[in-house]
Amino acid sequence: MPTTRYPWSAPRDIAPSEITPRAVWMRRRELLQAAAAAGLAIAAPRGSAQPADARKLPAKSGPYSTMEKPTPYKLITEYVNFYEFGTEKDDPPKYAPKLLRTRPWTVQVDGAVKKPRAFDIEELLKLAPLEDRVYRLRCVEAWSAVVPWVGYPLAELIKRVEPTGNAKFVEFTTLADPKQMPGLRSPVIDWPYTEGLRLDEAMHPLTLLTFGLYGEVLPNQNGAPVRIVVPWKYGFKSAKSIVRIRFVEKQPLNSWQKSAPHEYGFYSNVNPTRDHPRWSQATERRLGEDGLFTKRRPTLMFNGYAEQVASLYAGMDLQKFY
Ligand SMILES: Nc1nc2c(c(=O)[nH]1)N[C@H]1C(S)=C(S)[C@@H](COP(=O)(O)O)O[C@H]1N2
Ligand SMILES: [Mo]
Repeated sequence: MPTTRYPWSAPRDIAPSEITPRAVWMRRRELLQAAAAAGLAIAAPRGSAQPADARKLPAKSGPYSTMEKPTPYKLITEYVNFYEFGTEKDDPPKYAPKLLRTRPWTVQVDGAVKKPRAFDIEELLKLAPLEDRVYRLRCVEAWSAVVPWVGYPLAELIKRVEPTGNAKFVEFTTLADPKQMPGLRSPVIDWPYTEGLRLDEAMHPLTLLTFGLYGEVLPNQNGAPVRIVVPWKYGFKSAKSIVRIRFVEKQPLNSWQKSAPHEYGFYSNVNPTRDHPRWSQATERRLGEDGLFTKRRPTLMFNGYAEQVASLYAGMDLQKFY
């Protein structure tokens, strides 16, 4: 497992003009929270009695954060893929806040582990110190965002259940309740949405068990109450609203691979040199940069995290294992 840490450094390929000194970011967190609160005031459903403070998630600064400018809260929460609530970008923000019940919530952790058990969400939140981690997110649809997540490494949870020697892969299953999720009526994918990682990918310190963004609990449409974030892979690997984490010996089939195996592989590492069969993956549109003459950004190998994760794939043909 790579142990080199690059606290607060941007991946090397980021232009110096995009780099913000650490002190500026530290102050920025407060601004981010203020901006989020303002966004929430507008977006909050009428009659929601929850005080704004109940949404705050105190966290320490985490390593690996990019210094790129975070994408505005409004865009992150209003331009969303969460097919359980519909396939249009504005379906999840329309339906998830009202329909998804995030309490009570339990995550079953089982399979090839010595200590299988269910975790209540409140316990899961307190299992390890929460960190602010600003990561890039690259959707397979060739748009990207910079998201200030709040969470802790998934490895913290994995250590506690003690995987056995048979645990080679991890499978994530997300909630599939037709009463809460109108999108389940359409068979776009074989519900429930499942995703998988190799055990070493799941244990990598970049892989985040995520509870919040912009210093506050996750809006439902972004995968409340708990989701995975794997920043060097296409966004669909980051399963939302998970209810089960299972350790298995054989590589699990993920939902997108099941529905279109020639388009989506198991690994789905961000790779500008391997095009999607229907479009190029060489460049991306950053959310919020939509001017008529705004240049698309070049997509970076492993979404800019090559220094941290390339060694996981040493010797593998990444054209074949896409
Ligand atoms: N359960 C579930 N998780 C999901 C999806 C989904 O449809 N259902 N969409 C994925 C895709 S395609 C992307 S790009 C990211 C988007 O995360 P965000 O909207 O919170 O940025 O969530 C991923 N996780
Ligand atoms: Mo995506």
